[in-house]
Amino acid sequence: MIQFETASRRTHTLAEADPEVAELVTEEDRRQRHGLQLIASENLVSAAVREAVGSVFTDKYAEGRPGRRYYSGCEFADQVEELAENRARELYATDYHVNVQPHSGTQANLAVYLATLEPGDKILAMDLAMGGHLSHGSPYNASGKLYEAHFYGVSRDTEQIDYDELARIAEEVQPKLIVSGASAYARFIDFARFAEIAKSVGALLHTDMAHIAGLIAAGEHPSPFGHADFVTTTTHKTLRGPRGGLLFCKQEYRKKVNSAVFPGMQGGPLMHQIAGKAVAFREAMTPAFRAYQQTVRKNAAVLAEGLSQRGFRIVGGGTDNHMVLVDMNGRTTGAEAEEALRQNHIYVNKNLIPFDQLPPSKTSGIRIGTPAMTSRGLTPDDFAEVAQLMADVLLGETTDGVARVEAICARLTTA
Ligand code: DSN
Repeated sequence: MIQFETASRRTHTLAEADPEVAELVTEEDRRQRHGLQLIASENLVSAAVREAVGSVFTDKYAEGRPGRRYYSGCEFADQVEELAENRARELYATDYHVNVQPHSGTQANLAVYLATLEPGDKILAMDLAMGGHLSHGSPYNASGKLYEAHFYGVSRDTEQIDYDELARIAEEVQPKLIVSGASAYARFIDFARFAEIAKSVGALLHTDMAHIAGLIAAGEHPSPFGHADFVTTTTHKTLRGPRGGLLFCKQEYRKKVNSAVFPGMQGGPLMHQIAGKAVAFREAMTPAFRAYQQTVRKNAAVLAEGLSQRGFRIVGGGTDNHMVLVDMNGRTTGAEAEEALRQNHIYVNKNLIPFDQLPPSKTSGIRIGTPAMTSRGLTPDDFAEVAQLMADVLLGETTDGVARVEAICARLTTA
């Protein structure tokens, strides 16, 4: 066993210090490089983000806010957190207050609820089974245990949000807070309409933009800023930062939100993650990031078109963002499709589709996303090939799926 070594006095590699963990890191790296990562909520961070996340900030306690900490020695933590905050506001061209401390999107959502609701208050959010998220009132999550959750969904005909029906439910329920945002919804979300509906019933509006945060930053999806009272997101999906959360609010909620995050919801902020967020926000303000987000959307559109041509039904009639929801049409369950693709080194997740008759462990659909493979350099032409490859696997029409995946990965510059 190698004695404890600090980074600055390091003479041994991870492989020497801890061969078991080193081996798992190597295996995961190999899995990622030699597969098609098409999970809609995943992406790849830059080397700069990873370096910041692996920095000495991991060692620092900084409970409190910049300039008002409960620990000494926070002068550089203060600066990095302020940098992250300023960049986050600049990225979304907003004068909202921002808190970069939430450890995750769920923590950010729970902080909004804690800041605005009393236990038992009513919230209205998208049904998990229709594309919502666990932290939007699911009975398995604190949001559904602490608050009275009501749900809206999508229309049976279009599989898109029915705003008239949403308005009707809001009128009937009289929620204190309406949540807009989804984790399995491929069409644009009309935040202006959400705001109108919230206003008409005197509810606050919260947007969870986790999946589409990068698209919004790049102007590739309508923005919730100016419409929602609270905007939360994760930082690691289309936004392409380190794993974590982010919370914006109108200035009038600043104090309540800050104390809901700390001490309400969390202890010390993860300063290494915050350093990584600051780097990612800077990257997201570049023309290259905007071009990347345009390609993410084009790639999703090409993928949907290719799968549709092979007979797969695209839920919602298409895609406006980075994801494609596919109905397996009873050929297989979503779980079986996920496994067939995984055996060919193609990674997606099984997903409920609207009005699904199967349980979440099986599902009738799969969710596919383009952010990670677009980060690795796949173009629309490549995605046309990926669509055919996936269809071949799903229809049992290929025996060399692994080799075809390998050939795609081999030509990527970042492979
Ligand atoms: N469940 C994650 C997703 O994949 O969308 C978000 O928490």
